[in-house]
Amino acid sequence: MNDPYAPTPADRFSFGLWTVGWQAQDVFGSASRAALDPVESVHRLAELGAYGVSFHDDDLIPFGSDDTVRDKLIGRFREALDTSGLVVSMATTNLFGHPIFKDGAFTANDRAVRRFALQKVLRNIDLAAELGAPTYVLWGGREGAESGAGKQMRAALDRYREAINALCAYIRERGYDIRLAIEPKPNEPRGDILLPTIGHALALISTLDEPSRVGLNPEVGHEEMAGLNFAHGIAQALWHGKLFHIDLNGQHGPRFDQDLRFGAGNLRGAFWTVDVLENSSGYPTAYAGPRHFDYKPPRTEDAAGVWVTAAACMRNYLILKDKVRTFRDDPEVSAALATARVDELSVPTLMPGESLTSLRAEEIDVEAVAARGMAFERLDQLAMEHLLGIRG
Ligand SMILES: [Mn+2]
Repeated sequence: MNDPYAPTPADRFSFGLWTVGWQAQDVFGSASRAALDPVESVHRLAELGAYGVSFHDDDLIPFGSDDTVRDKLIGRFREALDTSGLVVSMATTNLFGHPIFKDGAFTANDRAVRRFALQKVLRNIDLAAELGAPTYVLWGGREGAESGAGKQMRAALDRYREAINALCAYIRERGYDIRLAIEPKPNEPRGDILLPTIGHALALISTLDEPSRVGLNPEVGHEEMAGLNFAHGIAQALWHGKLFHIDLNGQHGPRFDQDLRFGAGNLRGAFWTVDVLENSSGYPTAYAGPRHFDYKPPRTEDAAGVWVTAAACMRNYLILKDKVRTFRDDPEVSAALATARVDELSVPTLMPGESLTSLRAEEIDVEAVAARGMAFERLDQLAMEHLLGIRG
């Protein structure tokens, strides 16, 4: 029987090598799973119906490997991509694992650390270009502080901008077809991280030398850790033409970074996230990137359980996509949207050429307008019923 929720490469699902490959070592315990060969991950993901993979330099080439080892590892990874048909949809740098980055990378107080961080990124951008990755993500997990006086914010932001400007210049000079995407996160591993939310990152981007080359890679859990509405966040990123990439996962509200599979945690949030992504054609720039998962299979799972979670991320996305479609196609929903005057918001408040003088002269029946109900609850209940599977 044809499974409507079976993913195919046309769905453009991709996974970080570090997700399925996570050995489940956490703050409180050692690894509960054996290391996974990136070559095996590529083949397994392709069998499950994925389209792409992403990687940190150190996921593929262990930190400190010599050139012979490096070339061999890249060679067999490339061969796995060729035989499986998977593409490299994104690449990034590990600027958080090694102790040298304990106080950050681009914003470390120690200048030697900042210079080493740039070297590390430049080298992996060359590899990203070689493997055809269109997007290069910058997640500054160690860019931050635990204390007040140890990090001068003004200087840290100057150095963050300096580093991103230098990377843009390098990519431009080399003629690489690569865009950068900043991934915000409020905290963890640092007590407080720089560029904690989508909004903070957008503001920094507007000050760059080449702002058009830099956008965002928002992650569901990271925004929800800050208590924010992820669907609203990516909608604003789209509105600015800055949603270059996305990290889908699950989170239960403001607490530690849970990295659950997509659909777990805040399920209603996931529904609206899929609604924004699948209906992004109304924005100045529609979302054109992969549906990328950045999650961690829980420590309780064995090797087989890892692939159950990977398949579930894709399946949950496709189920939600179907629910979003039936919601948007439902005539009762259309009527409820009209009752809630949702389309009226697209009408400018002032007509073209209308003067504020005529607006000020207008008689508005305040009591009558105030008395109108918005009927949002009816609309939301319809969404709930589609999500729960009793309509459509
Ligand atoms: Mn992420």
